[in-house]
Amino acid sequence: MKIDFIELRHIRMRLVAPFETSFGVELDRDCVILILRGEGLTGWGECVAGMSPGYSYETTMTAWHVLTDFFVPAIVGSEIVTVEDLRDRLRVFKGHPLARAGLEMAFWDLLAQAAGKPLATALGGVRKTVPVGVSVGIQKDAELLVDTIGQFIDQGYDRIKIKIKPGRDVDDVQAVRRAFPDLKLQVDANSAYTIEDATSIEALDDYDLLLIEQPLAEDDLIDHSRLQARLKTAICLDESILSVRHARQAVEIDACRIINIKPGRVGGLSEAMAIHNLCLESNIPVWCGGMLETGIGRASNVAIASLPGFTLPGDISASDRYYVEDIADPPFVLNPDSTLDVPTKPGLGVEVLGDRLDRVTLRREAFRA
Ligand code: NPG
Repeated sequence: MKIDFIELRHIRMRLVAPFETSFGVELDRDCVILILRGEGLTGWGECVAGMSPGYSYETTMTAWHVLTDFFVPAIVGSEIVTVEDLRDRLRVFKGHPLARAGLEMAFWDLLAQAAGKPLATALGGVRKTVPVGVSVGIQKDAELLVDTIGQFIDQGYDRIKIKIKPGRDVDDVQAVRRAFPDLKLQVDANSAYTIEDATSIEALDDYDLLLIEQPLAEDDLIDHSRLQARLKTAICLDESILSVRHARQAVEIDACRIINIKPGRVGGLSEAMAIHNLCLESNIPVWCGGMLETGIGRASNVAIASLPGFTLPGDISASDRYYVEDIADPPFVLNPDSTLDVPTKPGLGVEVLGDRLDRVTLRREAFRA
């Protein structure tokens, strides 16, 4: 397919509530939306790099630079037949997986539309609905945390993840466990600990958690392996896994027993599928992480979460958990069994609302063949 046109939009959307992690607080979500045109079709992608380099080194601005100066010029006007062709053209460039993944998502959407298939089917999905949970940011105190979680449970979420950091870990978990003894509960440290101060992580081992996510530094598989040997609870890696090679090495040395797959973090849906396949063969459960996506990225996450190895609930909550007004329609709505429906229309299966997109656009740039 010849890619005739590519447009980028830097957008900013106000979150319904501030989201606090061990690396900071977000009031607004910035990202780059990609629009690809070919054969009369329009494909949509979302690059999930945010405003600050808190989660990864990439930001909305670095993604904008790398996309406009390198990735997009390597694609626009070209005849691209498969996703592998697209990946080949970008192989000369190093890094920047979040930027890469946004472009790849838009191409996957184009290809799935051209084939008349929902993205989930094009990726090999097998589920009609996917199990989901909600990720709760750090709250002012444990009481407010318990209260906030209670509200999400009342809305129908049956799996909760809480963010932790040194000083806000064991007491928070203990309070939540006391209030909700049977809740499916997991924690995420976003690499806020070192092996030396991991005693509070060990103290979490007695709270029947589903998993402990990314306790140590992203480039430290060895210490994760040492820590896993001291825990009954499974360590789940997120930031450490940027490729199928990292996943294989982490599994080989028992640095984790569960993997969080975010297509953005690993450079796109194809690499995400490769990690899924490896984990399925190795009996490592996976689940789909979230980056506070708009309805565009959420549609892609729901599609990949329909693959057979995604057996744990994803951080893919309903649209109203994030934004008052999303840019894509229809919104994702929580089913009573804590699942979301997988879209059934061709491609991503959601429609982007032009007026709303215009209202949240800070900057745009178009490239023609
Ligand atoms: O529901 O999309 C969601 C948020 C899930 O906690 C979540 N994401 O570290 O995984 C993370 C965290 C995150 C959010 C990371 C925003 C980066 C940006």
